[in-house]
Amino acid sequence: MKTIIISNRLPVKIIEENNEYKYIPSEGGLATGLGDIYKNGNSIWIGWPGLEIPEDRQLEVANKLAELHLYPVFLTQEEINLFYEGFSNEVLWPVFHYVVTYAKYEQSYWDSYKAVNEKFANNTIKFIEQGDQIWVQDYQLLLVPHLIRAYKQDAIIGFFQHIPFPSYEIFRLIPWRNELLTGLTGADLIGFHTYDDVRHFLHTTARLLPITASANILTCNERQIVVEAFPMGIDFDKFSSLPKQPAVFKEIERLNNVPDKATHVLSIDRLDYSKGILERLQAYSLLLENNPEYVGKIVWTMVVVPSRDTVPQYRDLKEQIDRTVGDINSRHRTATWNPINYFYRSFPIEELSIFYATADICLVTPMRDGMNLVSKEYVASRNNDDGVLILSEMAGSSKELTDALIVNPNNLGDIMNAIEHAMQMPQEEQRERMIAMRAVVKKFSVKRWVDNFMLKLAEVKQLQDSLKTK
Ligand code: GDG
Repeated sequence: MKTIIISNRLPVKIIEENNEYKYIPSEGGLATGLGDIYKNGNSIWIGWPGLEIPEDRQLEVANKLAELHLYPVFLTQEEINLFYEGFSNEVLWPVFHYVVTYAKYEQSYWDSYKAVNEKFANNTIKFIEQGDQIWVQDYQLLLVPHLIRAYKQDAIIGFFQHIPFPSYEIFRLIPWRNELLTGLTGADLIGFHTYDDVRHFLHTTARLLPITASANILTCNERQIVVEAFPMGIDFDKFSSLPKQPAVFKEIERLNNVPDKATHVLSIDRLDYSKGILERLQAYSLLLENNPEYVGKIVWTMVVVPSRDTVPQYRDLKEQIDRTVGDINSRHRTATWNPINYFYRSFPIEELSIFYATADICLVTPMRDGMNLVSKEYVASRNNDDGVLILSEMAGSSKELTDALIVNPNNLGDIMNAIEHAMQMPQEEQRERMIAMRAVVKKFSVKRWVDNFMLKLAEVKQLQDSLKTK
């Protein structure tokens, strides 16, 4: 028996240098969590390798990836434009994050989404053997469970969605809503990060499809589908041990021992309108305007990681962020101090660790976030049990990290007060809160998330088999 993982992107980055491909394994949370599974036995991972590979080089790439247990689904540039940037990122992403005005309901996007989901399913079917467990990841592949089920009635299929599932009133705006839900009903187990997502999905499905929902079970053509919350964790040990690496430790010590150290605020986000970056900037601007005594006393390291910058809304957002940061810095800076150190790029994980370990305050204020791993990584990096996490109530992680200062990301006053509260928080209170949060993040690691999901999937299949034999 093996496990087949299917996701839009393979956990590897391919870089072309002098007409040669280089393969760099991904360090992302999903790859780490699933590493034990897909690298062992004959388990495999199927997905898009992240760039367009010309036909005459596809065999070479496929052979190289197979050594890593990875099996590519090759996409053309047109499919990348329509399926990925189009339907996934200009329809599903905005609607699922409640920004319905950004959705572009283009028929060509939908046609390509269907075709590419079929391509993923067809690429998978040939690998499925009796008893295999199939785990489909995320919103780019909503149709895949049903497509696989159509070929293999007794396949064991799990699905996990990493982004929120919106309420019925929002979801029903999508022209192809029923087809999307039908796609998911091919799964045996459907997982979301939070109980609210589960509730929204059950309610939406029962309203739109001829399906009955009772507690967390959907009954569809006499097949039972279990829907449950599986809050994703991180590799706690990795984030907790990084600051102890000699070179990282040395740099942390240097930065922490600067005389008259200002309060360090940190934020790390992919460039995305769901992350609340502009609102956070407005709150910070108000804080500086209302408190001239903070000049030189607070510094915000703001990391924005480039993402989807070919999509118009992301390009606009980037320009607005650039302008707002420029405005705040030019209005408040002094000859020796800048209120915001803004980076638009990504960093090696060791440098992220230095940011996490030296930040007195971590500011995580998304408008909506399925989970938000940055909030958990900050907590895991705080080996001295100090530091304050300010966390949006719209992030899935706020359900677990209840000892953070929880804010409404639309309420600028709330964010401002939370920053002031954090700046004045006594060490003892920081410790109490951080110890409680670290215990949660350590216990519910990404490894445990994978184990829980796979265990439940096996349990659901057993339940279904026992119902069949009755
Ligand atoms: C989606 C959902 C859900 C960031 N900058 C760098 C870097 N990162 C890493 C972080 C973190 C990850 O990227 C970001 O994860 P998030 O969870 O914060 O956000 P999304 O990318 O939007 O993820 C989200 C997640 O899926 C998992 O289900 O939590 O809600 O939106 O791990 O560390 N990594 C490196 N350099 C950087 O500069 N190496």
